[in-house]
Amino acid sequence: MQMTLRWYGSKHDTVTLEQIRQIPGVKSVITTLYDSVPGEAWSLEDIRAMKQEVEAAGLTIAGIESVNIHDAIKIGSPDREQYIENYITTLERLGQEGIHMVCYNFMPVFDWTRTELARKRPDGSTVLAYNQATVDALDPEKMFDSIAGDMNGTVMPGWEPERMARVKELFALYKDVDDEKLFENLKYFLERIMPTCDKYDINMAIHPDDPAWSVFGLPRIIINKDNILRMMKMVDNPHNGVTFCSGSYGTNLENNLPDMIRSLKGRIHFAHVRNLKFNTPTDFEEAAHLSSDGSFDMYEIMKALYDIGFEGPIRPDHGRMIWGEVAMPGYGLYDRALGAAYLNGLWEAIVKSSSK
Ligand SMILES: [Mn+2]
Repeated sequence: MQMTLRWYGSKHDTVTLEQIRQIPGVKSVITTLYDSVPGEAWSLEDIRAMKQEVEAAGLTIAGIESVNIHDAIKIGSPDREQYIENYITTLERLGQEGIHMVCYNFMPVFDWTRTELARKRPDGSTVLAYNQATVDALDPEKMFDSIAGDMNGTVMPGWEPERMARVKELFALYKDVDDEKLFENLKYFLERIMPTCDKYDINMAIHPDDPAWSVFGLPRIIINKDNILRMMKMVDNPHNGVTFCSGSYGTNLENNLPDMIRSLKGRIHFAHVRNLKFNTPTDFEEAAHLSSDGSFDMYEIMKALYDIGFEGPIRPDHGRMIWGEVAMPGYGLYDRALGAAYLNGLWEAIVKSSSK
């Protein structure tokens, strides 16, 4: 595996490339053109400038998170053709610049959903948290307003104010899209882009829905082992793969994370590894990466990745806000750096004990 850190670009991130370079074992970042508009093709100049900036700091780009999918593609409306063409153009340009992993998601309306961005834990750290009863009592149109005050002045991915202003309109557009239709539209999209992925050796890595169940009555399909294996089979090409995100699949306690990893051998192109602490099955908060701080056995997760021969980029995921840092919730430097060091330590121990 290749340890990385997510970076939003110098205009948006409070963490610098110089800081990232000093985290032991981190040689690459996962980044994106954060100002790009979903549906528009990325320009070669912008991709080159992003690459040059990262390389000037002594790092490389291990992949993109994310190239977002326009709603027309997810809904399957006739204008999707143009947006798929634009997506293909972006993939071609990334491939030409030597970038071979693209993370994306296929979630309608809302990207990830949390009900709190700064829940206080007993040690004084703050974390993102989710409570189902709160979601059930919430008007989806008010979802953004309910958390906007805790974003520390940042723009959080998937929660851009321009997008949230259109929530009502988006709900209407998705009214005839159920799980089956969403699967069908995903298949159509993947079949169209696979020849380009084959040509440029680009691994597509779909991110799971978070939480891994339907919220506000919207369809959600990338949620469990059965569905993800169905997706792998429906477009049976090694470039059609997944981002294994333990914190997203792990929101559903019925998901056996090490077993899911083993069932996806050869198709995991990117891994997000983090821990959650469950207070009840429908109330969880994001914990430190350390196994004993949360509900997951992180050793077993890393061991499963090792056992399937995982060689792709991996990153610590959302961290706690600690030591007085003010940053995008989940994306400060300190706790993610601790996470990277911990995951590197687990990996070294697994490698050395397995070779004896
Ligand atoms: Mn993730």
